[in-house]
Amino acid sequence: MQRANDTATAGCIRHDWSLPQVQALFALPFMDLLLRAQQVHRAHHEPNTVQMSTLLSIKTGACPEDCAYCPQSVRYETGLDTQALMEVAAVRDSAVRAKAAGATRFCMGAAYRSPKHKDLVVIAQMIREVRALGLESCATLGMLTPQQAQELKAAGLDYYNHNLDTSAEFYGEIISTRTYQDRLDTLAAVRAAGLNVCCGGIIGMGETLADRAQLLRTLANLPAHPESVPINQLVKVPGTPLANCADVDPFDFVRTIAVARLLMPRAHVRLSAGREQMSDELQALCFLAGANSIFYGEKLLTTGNPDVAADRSLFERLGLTPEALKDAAAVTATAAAR
Ligand code: SAM
Ligand code: DTB
Ligand code: SF4
Repeated sequence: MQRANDTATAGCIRHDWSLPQVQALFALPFMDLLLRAQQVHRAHHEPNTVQMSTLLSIKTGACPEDCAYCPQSVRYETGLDTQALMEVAAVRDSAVRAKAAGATRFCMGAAYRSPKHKDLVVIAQMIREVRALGLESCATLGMLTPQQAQELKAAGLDYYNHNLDTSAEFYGEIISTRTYQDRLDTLAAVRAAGLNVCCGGIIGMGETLADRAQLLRTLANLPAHPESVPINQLVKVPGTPLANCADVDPFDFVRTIAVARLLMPRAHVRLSAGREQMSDELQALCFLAGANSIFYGEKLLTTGNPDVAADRSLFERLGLTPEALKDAAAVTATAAAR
């Protein structure tokens, strides 16, 4: 294994990480890793500032894919109420509430393998409505063709979320209905369309430390780093094959955030699913390790998230401030909508 000192030039934007180099970062003493991550964080981001995204499931359940972690797969008995694609007006109402609560980005998730044309037309309208409110828009709709990615871009979409989830090596244990290469192809289509890329993974599915290192290495070695990197802790949903996975060592979760911060210095690293199961102290360590984005609001897609009051209190106790919108066009739209 290589020495981390030789390899981790603080804050360099690199796309040529080797596995031993990334593993050397994971192997650093915890305090050294966190110090380094916080230094890189402060070189590239406003300290004590956290971006806030709100999620809405616009089409829920009955998904044909077999992702072993997911309560929305048709293959597992999770007791989930399925819901067809929502009406545009209801999505708009939800976005209005998210904005009033303080979110700056509204993320629409759909349980699709890939979206159908007629649904994409409706979703394009949802995106226009969200943008008109002065919110950034994000969608996660499964696999996209280059043409579909362009259509979403034309509707004004800002971000597309499509996760690699884990390493290429472990991936086959989790999903059989589409390949790792399918995911990389969608990411390439999203990038080619000029959309911001939101791409990360899940920790706690039974993967090894090497798998975590490979996931982050694959993300960092993409031709351009994702603008947003969600690190989810598995939400263990009864009825899914991963319902009884062992708990993640919280320090290992923090390490994953820190290494993501070191490998992708400019990205927003999102402390994503799993916050409801975390203590305030653990979340604080994740922010110290370089996390600077969260999902904000009572619900993720189908599972719970800390409520708004709890997050406001946490931010106040830690001296954290929500990140303001930087995009001038969005700010103008915000003003116009008032
Ligand atoms: N169907 C689309 C897809 O798979 O790309 C979009 C929605 S899907 C629910 C988005 C992401 O949520 C997944 O890639 C996965 O990383 C994350 N996710 C789903 N279930 C999860 C769980 N139980 N715990 C943590 N993350 C989860
Ligand atoms: C991501 O990485 N995490 C979000 C978002 N992208 C779409 C989803 C988390 C889902 C957690 C399980 C649920 O609520 O269904
Ligand atoms: Fe379907 Fe997405 Fe869930 Fe996989 S993660 S089962 S594709 S909704």
